[in-house]
Amino acid sequence: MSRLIVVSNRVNPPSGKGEESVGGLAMALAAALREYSGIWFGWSGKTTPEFTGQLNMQRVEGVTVATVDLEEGDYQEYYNGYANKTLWPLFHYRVDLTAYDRSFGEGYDRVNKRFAETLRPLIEPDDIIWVHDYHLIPMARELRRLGVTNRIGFFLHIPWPAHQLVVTLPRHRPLVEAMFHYDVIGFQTEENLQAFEGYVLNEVGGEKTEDGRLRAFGQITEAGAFPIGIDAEDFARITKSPRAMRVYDRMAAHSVFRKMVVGVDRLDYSKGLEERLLGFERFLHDHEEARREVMLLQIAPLSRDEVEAYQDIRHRLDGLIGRINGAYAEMDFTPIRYLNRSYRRDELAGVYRAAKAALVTPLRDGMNLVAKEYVASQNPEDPGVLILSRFAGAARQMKEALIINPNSPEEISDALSRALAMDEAERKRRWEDLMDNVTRQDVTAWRDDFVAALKGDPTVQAANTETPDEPAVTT
Ligand code: ADQ
Repeated sequence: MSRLIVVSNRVNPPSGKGEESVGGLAMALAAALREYSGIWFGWSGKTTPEFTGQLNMQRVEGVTVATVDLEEGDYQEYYNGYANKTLWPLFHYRVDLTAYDRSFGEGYDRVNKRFAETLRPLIEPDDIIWVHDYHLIPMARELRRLGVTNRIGFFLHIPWPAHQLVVTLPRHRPLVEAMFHYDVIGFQTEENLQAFEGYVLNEVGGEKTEDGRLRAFGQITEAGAFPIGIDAEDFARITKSPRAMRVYDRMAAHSVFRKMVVGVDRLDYSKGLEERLLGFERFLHDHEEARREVMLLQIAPLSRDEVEAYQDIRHRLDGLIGRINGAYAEMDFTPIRYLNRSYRRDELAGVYRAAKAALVTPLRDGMNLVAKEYVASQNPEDPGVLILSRFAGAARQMKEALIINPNSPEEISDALSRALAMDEAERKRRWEDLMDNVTRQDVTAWRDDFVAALKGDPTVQAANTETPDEPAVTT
């Protein structure tokens, strides 16, 4: 059987000790790697004054982990630079925040080349290679230059934006050309896939082959939609764990969650946190009767805080939360509780279960796993209501959520009011449908479908139960 090599910017396999704090994605990839006696390769998270290419190899819970340190300058240009100041904002439709420095692009290419050179000696002829996310788009090109002919696949976790946005990148063409060195390219949604195809067909004169693949730059690749999921079964299990129950009970004891609404996001400008708070403020303004009843618990651990745009959004949120609490708090009641820290998955599960509604309001999001985790944590007898942005990839599958436009404080306010008043029968009906989707399209299905496509298994097509119509605005 061929081995699987997973390549991602950061490598975080479960240690076996604190498994409850590792994300479902890491667990699923680690499980696949164990099954295929594979290797997980990427950046160690450390920097050195000069790049040495020294591989650190470890065995972690049955998975071979291979990491390499980055040079400080590479870290600035590749990670803080091209990945997080160029591709991330642009692919989330924030042209205003996108930096187009040439040095960032050079650092990005250099690191991809260095990663490929470091990985090269580990690759055996039958291995299949699966590269993850926007940090590593040119990996296959660099590996091919080194003579690697193995099957190589790529999965983009973030959106692929509209054609007009892609072309604002000074070097958009070589970036897309690099993608044609992959055998399979996976996107989160049909919409992203279509945007990619649109670029290829209209910008660089590419075409579709008879069997539905894409031909451009003298190469052929297979592009598909592979919506990612969570480990729903495991999430439902940890929801009943002692630690999750303790968190749930603690909130129950304080009665703070009689009408608790929850938000859980990395502190990122793409997540629509300001818009969510403005929506909540509107709700408090319009619903005097709810003012002492409804509380928003917003958990937002700091992320990429060396990047200025992240410091800016953090300051704006601090100010906004201060203003709303200042206006609407009582001596014994604070409407917004705001926490900039991480929690274990089992603790999050307890919080999700205690919340009557979740606000998941990104302005753009590849998928959004929090929406799925919230659903998987609910009590089937008394489930809460998911309020979900139409701009999250998850909205394409989770149509029984209350779908909103996060740019409208009124829509957020109306959806909150509707969610908190929703009768049990409707909540159950909606939840059952959502849970069915979360369970069927889980992380294992995602992984297996992608790996099957990468292995060239003709019987398996990209899994996609998404229906082509636009998500309805239900509030
Ligand atoms: P992210 O942008 O990180 O992922 P998301 O899909 O919501 O967004 O995943 C966040 C994960 O972090 C969730 O599993 C959540 O539980 C966890 N998390 C958030 N806050 C936390 C906290 N305070 N403590 C502990 N854990 C916390 C990118 C893309 C998404 C895509 C995923 C997977 O941007 O669109 O869904 O990859 O492909």
